[in-house]
Amino acid sequence: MQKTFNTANLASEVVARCQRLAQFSEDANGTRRTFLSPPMRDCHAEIAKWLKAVGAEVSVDAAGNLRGYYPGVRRPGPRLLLGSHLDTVPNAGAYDGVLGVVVGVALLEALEGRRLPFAIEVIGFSEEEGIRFGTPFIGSRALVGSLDAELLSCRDKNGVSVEKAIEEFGLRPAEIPRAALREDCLGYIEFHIEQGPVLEKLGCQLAAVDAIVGQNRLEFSFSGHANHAGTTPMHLRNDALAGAAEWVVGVESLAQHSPGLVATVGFIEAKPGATNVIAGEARATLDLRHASDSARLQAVEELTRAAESIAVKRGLSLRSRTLLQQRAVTMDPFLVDQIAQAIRKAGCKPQRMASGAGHDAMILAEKVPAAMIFLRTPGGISHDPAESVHLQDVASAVECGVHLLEQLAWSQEFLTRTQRG
Ligand code: HGY
Ligand code: MN
Ligand code: MN
Repeated sequence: MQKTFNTANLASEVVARCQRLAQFSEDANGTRRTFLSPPMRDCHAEIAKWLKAVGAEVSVDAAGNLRGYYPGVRRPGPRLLLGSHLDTVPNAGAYDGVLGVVVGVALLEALEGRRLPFAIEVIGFSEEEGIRFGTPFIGSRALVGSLDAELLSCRDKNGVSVEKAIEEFGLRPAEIPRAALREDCLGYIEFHIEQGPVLEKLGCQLAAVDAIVGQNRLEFSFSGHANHAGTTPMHLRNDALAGAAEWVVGVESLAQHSPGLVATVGFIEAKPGATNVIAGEARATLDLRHASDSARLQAVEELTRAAESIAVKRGLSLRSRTLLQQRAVTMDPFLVDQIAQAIRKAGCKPQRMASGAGHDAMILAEKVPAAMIFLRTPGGISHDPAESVHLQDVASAVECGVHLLEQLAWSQEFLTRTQRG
């Protein structure tokens, strides 16, 4: 690719754009942008400007995904998908998800009007984190045809369903099937921050992600008897929060003693939630991840049994429900190799690693060959305003992306692939 663009300038623009998009938030202080909230519209409008400026056709599908289609030399023709998610966790950083969309735009800019043997579709997924409805991947599930009635009926804390949220955003749920991928997709590539300490410890800028660990997300509700904190003797209590707390310590202990397992209780709510009232209800979430599906499912089983025995011992009742069960996913070996080559051409060591975080790539992988490129995360900090990137790493990622597009444009193996059934 005869390049006249300046990678360093593109990288600076990528960082500036990520920081600009971080301002589109539901909160006055900090970044929070959940599924089809009003700031998501501002985010779409800003990215649409950048996409249109490079000649991409922009639309928003019925699941709220922003879609920027940059035609190839022939039309209709095959397409390569580049993207990531535009939603965030509460009090988020500026790069988780958004970076992958903005780097996709930068790679279109780096083409400088050139057309490749495949079209490029840059996608900003509407929801990956699972914050508003407790279940993630709403946007990417629409592309693989699994945004089903059950998911559409999930409700947020105000009782608004996914379906209603789509309508309130001005979209038509009946058109969700039109968001699905067609047979013309050659693959999906996602640039994303690592969100952990591994690359920094190894002194590596980039990595080719070869697998994404599986995860379960569940909710456990302990029910006991609310009562007076001052008059109820300790041996006559059915304290739901104390039961949940005992269980939480067990969750941490199991993960500390199980190699490769991470387990997190990120949310706990006690009711009625008053200082002088013994909690009658305690609701807690569980996030469990492991590269091995059998090890992960065994941990789910073990922690469910632990909750049950604590409940029996303390005279509590227990309900649990699964919010997400996502198997571990292997990335497409051909694309991983191509990425490793492109990382090397960008002058970086082609580190390979598994992702402990979930990503839209694991959903897309159900339908198309998918792979990811990780950028080093300074301090390993993510899901926090201190989340950052090194400008040089962004420049190397853009450089890697340019080489990758060039490699794929000349690869008969890639150009003759057909979509998985
Ligand atoms: O939680 C995760 O794995 C990612 O940040 N969505
Ligand atoms: Mn995230
Ligand atoms: Mn992410």
